[in-house]
Amino acid sequence: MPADRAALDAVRDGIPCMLLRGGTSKGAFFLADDVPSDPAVRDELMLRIMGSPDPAQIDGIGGAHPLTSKVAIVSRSTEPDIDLDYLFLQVAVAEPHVTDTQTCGNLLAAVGPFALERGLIAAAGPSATVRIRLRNTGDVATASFATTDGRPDYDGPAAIDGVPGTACPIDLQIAPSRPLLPTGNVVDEVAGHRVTLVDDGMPVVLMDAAEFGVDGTETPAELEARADLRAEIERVRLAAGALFGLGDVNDQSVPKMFLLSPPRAGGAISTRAFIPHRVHTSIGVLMAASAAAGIRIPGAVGAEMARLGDEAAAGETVLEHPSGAFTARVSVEQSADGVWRATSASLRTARKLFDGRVFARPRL
Ligand code: NQM
Repeated sequence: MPADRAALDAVRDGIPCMLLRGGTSKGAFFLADDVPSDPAVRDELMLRIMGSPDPAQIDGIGGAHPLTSKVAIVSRSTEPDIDLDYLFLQVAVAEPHVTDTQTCGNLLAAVGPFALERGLIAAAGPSATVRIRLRNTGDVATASFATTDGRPDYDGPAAIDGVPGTACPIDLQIAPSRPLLPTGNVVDEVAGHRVTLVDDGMPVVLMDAAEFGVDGTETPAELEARADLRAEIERVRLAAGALFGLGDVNDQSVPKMFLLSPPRAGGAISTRAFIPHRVHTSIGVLMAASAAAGIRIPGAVGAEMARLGDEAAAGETVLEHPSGAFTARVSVEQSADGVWRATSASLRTARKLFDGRVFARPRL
């Protein structure tokens, strides 16, 4: 569709959009055919749909937090053995920025159900398993979820911390092919701090909370109130971004920054994650996979303070976070050439919240 035509239609007639919760995030889901194909036109439209830039996103459907200002664009894949393509867009809340440099494992949980709702895939039995290409990173994920009469099930017994009640479980698996340690080092000195750079689906920086004068039990609001801490972490992030090969990450939402401390509630480790400027109210799926994989590498930041108990044998790593805990099932392996690689699996839930047409603001 011509770009100007699509933009006009989006104001007057709206465009088809489904709002879904995926894990502990919430996002606007679109079919790729319903949004402009030109990335610049598409991104400008997404800002107008979400109501950015505005801290309240009052004139759009964004939820005034990065975790609720997310977009997923889904289409059928043309690749053999892949069912769906999933492009994730992080729409900044208070700035006029949209970035596709990260993916989102929480919204990933809702991609299969959305595709089934829209007829991109079919489900014949009691469950569906779909292979999804994560367009942002190139990784492939496998998602399995229950279905009834060819429709996704939403009601079920699975509880995840950060979401009230229970819902139908969705199993996610992902195995990035790139090395787990992008610099090849278990520890790097970055902006005067000892850190570990890890990527098991999401580039993250592991930092010792004590080194930053943080206890590790603070609430997100307490951490966000500390301008000195935020500035110090941002210094590390900008330098680490270059080491990840991400270039200038000033306007990017990666890498994610983890403050790690010893566990307090029976888990393996306690986490507080800057994503990268707000503090996550729980934890991202692939962020958790990366942190869990990192602390399993001897010598990595966090490895010494981690208590990997009996569940570690089964590959389970319980990451404590501000609203509970997240169990990441990860396995890490070092090949003969010394390169570490990892696979991960996690349990999420998702729910359809609204289906209809969304109407964009006429202009930014
Ligand atoms: O790491 C937060 C989330 C995420 C990312 C963020 C995520 C992941 O909780 O896989 O899901 O994007 O900062 O949705």
